[in-house]
Amino acid sequence: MASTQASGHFAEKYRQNFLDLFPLLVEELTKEGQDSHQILDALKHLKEVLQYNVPHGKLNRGLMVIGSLCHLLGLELMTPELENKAIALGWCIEWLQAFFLVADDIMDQSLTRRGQPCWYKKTGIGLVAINDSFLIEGTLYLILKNHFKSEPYYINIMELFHEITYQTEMGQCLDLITSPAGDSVDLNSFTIERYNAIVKYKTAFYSFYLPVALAMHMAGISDERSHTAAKNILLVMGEFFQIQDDYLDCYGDPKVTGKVGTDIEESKCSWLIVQALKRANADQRKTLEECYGKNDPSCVKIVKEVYTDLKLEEVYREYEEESYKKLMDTIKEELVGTKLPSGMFHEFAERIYKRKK
Ligand code: DMA
Ligand code: MG
Ligand code: MG
Ligand code: MG
Repeated sequence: MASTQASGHFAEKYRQNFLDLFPLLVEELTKEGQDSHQILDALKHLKEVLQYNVPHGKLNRGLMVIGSLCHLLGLELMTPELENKAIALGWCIEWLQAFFLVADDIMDQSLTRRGQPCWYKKTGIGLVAINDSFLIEGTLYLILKNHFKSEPYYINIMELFHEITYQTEMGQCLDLITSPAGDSVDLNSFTIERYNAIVKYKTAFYSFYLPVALAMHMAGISDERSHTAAKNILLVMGEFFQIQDDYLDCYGDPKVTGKVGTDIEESKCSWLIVQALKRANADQRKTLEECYGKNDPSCVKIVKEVYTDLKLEEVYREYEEESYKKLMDTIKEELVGTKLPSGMFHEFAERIYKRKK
C-alpha cells in the first residue's frame, strides 16, 4: 500500500478527464440502436434529463473514487485503463446522486438546485420528473453493465449500489416522516438520536462510504475488516457534511451554494432546530412551536431571530472544531491493524472542512 503518498491530493488532478467522459457516457446511453426506433423520443428526452441533472454539481463524490484508488494502489500502479474505470464509477455515483436529488427536490418543494431551477420546476416537466428520476437510476446500471461486466468485482459493486440505494431511501424516509406535510410539527420528535439516524442514512453512506468502498473493490480490497474501518471513519465525515448542509441551508449564500434553503418552511429535523430546542427557554420554545414549519416569510424570519438569540452560528463553529478533532482521532483508531492509507481520509477531510458550498 502506498504510504509514501500520505500527503498526496489526487482527486482534483482528474477533474478535466472526469468531465471529458460525461458526453461519451451520455452518447452510449442515448444513441440509436437496432431495437430503439420506437423509443427515439424517449431517448431524446433522456439525453436532456441527463445533461440537465447529472453534471453540474461539485463532483466531489465522483472524483473521490479515482482519488481513493490513487491512494490505495499508489500512482505507480495506475494505468489509463484503471483511470477510465475509476472515472466511470465516479460518474455512477453522480448518477445515483442525480436520481436522488431530482426526487428530493419534488419532495422538499425546492426551487433551485446547482444554480438552476429544479428539474420538476421546468415548464413541461412537472411530475414527469418522477419517472425521469427512475430513468437516471436505470441508466446507472447500464453504465455498470457496459463497463464492468467482465470485472471480478462486478457483483461486489453492483450489490454495493443496491445496498446503499436502500440505505439512502430509508434515510429519506426518516427525513420525510419526521416532518409530516401539512400537520403542525411535533418538535418533540426532533431529537439528536433521530437526527443522527437521518443524516447517517440519507447522506453519509452514499456520499462518503460509497466512493471509497468502490475504489477498495477495484483495488481488490473486499474484506470485512477493512470495509468496516473505512465505513466507521467515513460515516463520521458524512455526518459532519450533512450538518454543514443544514447550516448552509440557513446561513449559506445561495449564489455560492446554488440552492435556496427550505428547511424551516418544510419543518425539517435540521441540526439547527435540534440545537435550538436544546438551548431554548420556555418562551423561545413556544415561538418555535408557533413558527417552525410554516411556509410564510415572516415566520421564517422569527425562527431565524431565535437562532440568532441562541448564537447558533457560534455553536456551529465550536461544533466544527470538535468534529474535526473527533474525525482525526477516529482515523487514527480505526486504521490500526488495517492496510488502508491514512492520506486517503485526510485528503477528503480537508476538502469538506470550512467549505462554503
Ligand atoms: C438530501 O438531503 C439527501 C439526499 C439523499 C438527496 P437534503 O434534502 O438536505 O439535500 P438538499 O439540501 O441538497 O436538498
Ligand atoms: Mg432537499
Ligand atoms: Mg431532502
Ligand atoms: Mg439540505
